[in-house]
Amino acid sequence: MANVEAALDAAGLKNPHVREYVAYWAEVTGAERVEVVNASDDARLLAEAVEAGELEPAGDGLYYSRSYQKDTARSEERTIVATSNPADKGVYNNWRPADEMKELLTSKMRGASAGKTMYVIPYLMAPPGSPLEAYAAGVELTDTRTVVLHMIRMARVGAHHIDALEDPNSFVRAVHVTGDLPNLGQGTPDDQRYFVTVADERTILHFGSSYGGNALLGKIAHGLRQAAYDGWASKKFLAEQFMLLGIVDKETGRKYHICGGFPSASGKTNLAMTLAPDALGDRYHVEFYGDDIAWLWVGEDGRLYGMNPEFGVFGVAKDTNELTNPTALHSIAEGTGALFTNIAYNTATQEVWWEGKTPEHPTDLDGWTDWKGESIAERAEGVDAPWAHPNSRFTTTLANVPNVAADFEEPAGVPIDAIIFGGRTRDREPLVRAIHDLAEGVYDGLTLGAEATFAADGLDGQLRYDPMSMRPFMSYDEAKYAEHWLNIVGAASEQPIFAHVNWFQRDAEDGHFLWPGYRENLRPLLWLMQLKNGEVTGRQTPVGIIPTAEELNLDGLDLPAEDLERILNIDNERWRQEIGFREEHLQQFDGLPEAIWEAHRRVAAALDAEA
Ligand code: OXD
Ligand code: MN
Repeated sequence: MANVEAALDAAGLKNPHVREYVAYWAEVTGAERVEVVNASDDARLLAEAVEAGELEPAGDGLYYSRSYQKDTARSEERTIVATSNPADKGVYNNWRPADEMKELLTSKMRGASAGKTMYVIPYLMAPPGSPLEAYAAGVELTDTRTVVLHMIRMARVGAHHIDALEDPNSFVRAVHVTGDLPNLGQGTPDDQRYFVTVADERTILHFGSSYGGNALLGKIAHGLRQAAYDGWASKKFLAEQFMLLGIVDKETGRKYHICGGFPSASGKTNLAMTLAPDALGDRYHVEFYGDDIAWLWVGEDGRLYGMNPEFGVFGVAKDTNELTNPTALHSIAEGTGALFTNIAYNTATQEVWWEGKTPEHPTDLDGWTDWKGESIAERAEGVDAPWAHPNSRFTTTLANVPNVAADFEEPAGVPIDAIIFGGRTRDREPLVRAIHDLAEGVYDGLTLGAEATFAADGLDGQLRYDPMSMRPFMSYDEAKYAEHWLNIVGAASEQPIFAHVNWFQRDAEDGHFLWPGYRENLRPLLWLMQLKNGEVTGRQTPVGIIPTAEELNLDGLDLPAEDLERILNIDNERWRQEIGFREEHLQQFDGLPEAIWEAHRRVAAALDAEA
C-alpha cells in the first residue's frame, strides 16, 4: 500500500480536503505508490514513458503512443451524468441516481490500480486570476502515465493551483482508473466501462479507458459537462464546446472575437486555427484562442466575455495538412513536445503519417507500421485499411500554435462580438445567415446538426441534431439549458450577433463544393462584423440576413457566379421541410421557453409567406 501522507508531504501539498480525497481513493484503488505531479515533471515523465515503452520517439521532442485497439474514442453510450435530483434528467444526459453510480464505480475501481502508481494531478481549467477560477480547480487521480503527459499539455498543472483556493474544499474530484482493458467487454452487452460525472457533487468517476475524453478528465468531463452544470447551478456562466478566434483589422486597429459551435467533422479546429487568405493578409490578422471549449459570462462592464479554459489542443490528425490547417502543422513540429496517438509510425525513421497529411501515403513502406502496430509492408494482399485510426490525435499546447493571440492567457477573457453555429449541410444552409434576435439565435443553436451520412436509412437531408454542438456533453435538462442561455446572454448590455455558417454546400449535379472553404472562410466572418457595425445591411430572408454578392469581400477569389448565387440564397421548399423536422426535435424538450417556440413559429410563418 502506498504511503500517501509521505508522498503528499514530499510534494508540499497541504490542502486538507485534497489530502483526504487522495487518501480515500488510494485506499479504494489499491495503488502501490502515490506521486504528485507538476508541469515541471514533464521531461522526467517523458523519459520514463519512453523507457517503459509507453511512448516512442517521433523526431526531436515529439512522441508517439498507441492506445489499446478497442479504446480509441469517447464512448457516448457509456457516459452518464448522475445527480441526486431526478429533475436533472434530460434527453441526452443519460441521467442516473448519484448514490447508485457512486456505489457501482467504487466497486469497479476497488483494487483496480493494484501494483500501479496513482498520479495526483492538481490542475486549473482557466487562466489563473479568471473570474471563473472558483469553478476551474480540480485534482485528477490517474493510474496511467501517458494520461499525465496529456494533462500537462491540456491543463495548467501544479500543486500551487489547489493550495491557495478561496474555498479549499471547492475543487473537482476527478478519478480515473484504467482497468484491465483487454477484459472490459467494450461494445458488448457485458461492457464494464462507466464514465460518470456526479455533477451535483462535482465528482467525476471514469473507469475502463485510457483514451482522450474518457481519461483526460480536465477537458471534457470537467471543462464541459461539470462546468455546464456549475454554470447553470450558479447562474453565472455557460460552458460550451466552442472554438474562439480573434480578427484584427490592421487598418482600423479594431479587434473582434467570435466563438461558436460545430458538430464533429464540420471543420471547427481548422476554423479556429485559420489564417487570413493571402489576398486579405495585409489588412487582417486572425488570432487563435481555442479550438474546443469556451466558457462565457457577462463581465462587470456588462459585455459578454469568453475564454478558453484549456491549455492545449487535442486535435484530430486526419486530413490535417498545409492546405487545411498549416498552423496546426507548425504547432506539432519538432521541438514542440507534441504527442501523437494512433497515427502511423515508422519504426526505422521515427516519422509519422496519417491519412490526408499528404495526398498519397509514403511510397517506401520500409519500417512503416499502422496504428495497430502492424507492418504495412507485410499486409496481406488486398488489405487497404487506413494506416492511421480515423480518430487519431495530436496533443500540443496552445502556446505552440504560431498565431495564438498575445492575450490568450488574459484572465479577464475577451469580449465576444459574435456567436456562430455551423454544420455540414449539402443543400439548404447558405454560406452565412446572420441573426440579431437573441431567442432566434438560441433557437438556431438548439436546431444545429450535421447531415446524417446514412442516406440508405431514408434519412436523406435530415440532420442529426446536436444542440449547440453539446449533445454528448449536456449535463442537465435541455429546456432549462435553453432558459439559461437566454438569461446569461440576455443579461449582456451589448448583444453579440448570432450567425449560422455553412462551408459545405454542394452542386446538385456534379457534387462539387460551391465554396472553397478553409482560409476563405474569413470572408463571411468579416461581412458579419461589418453587419454588426452597421457598415452593410445584407438582405433579410425568413431565416436571417444574407450578404448581397457585392457586400462579400471576394478580392483575389475566383468564384463562378452561379456558385455564388446558390450560396447566397435559400431553398424555401427544403427549409419548410426542415421546419417540420425541427418541430419534432424541439418537442422532445418538455418546458422549452416560450421565446424559443415563438422564434420557431416566426421563422416558419416567414417561410410560408414566401412560398
Ligand atoms: C471531443 C474532443 O471528443 O474534443 O469532442 O476530443
Ligand atoms: Mn470536442
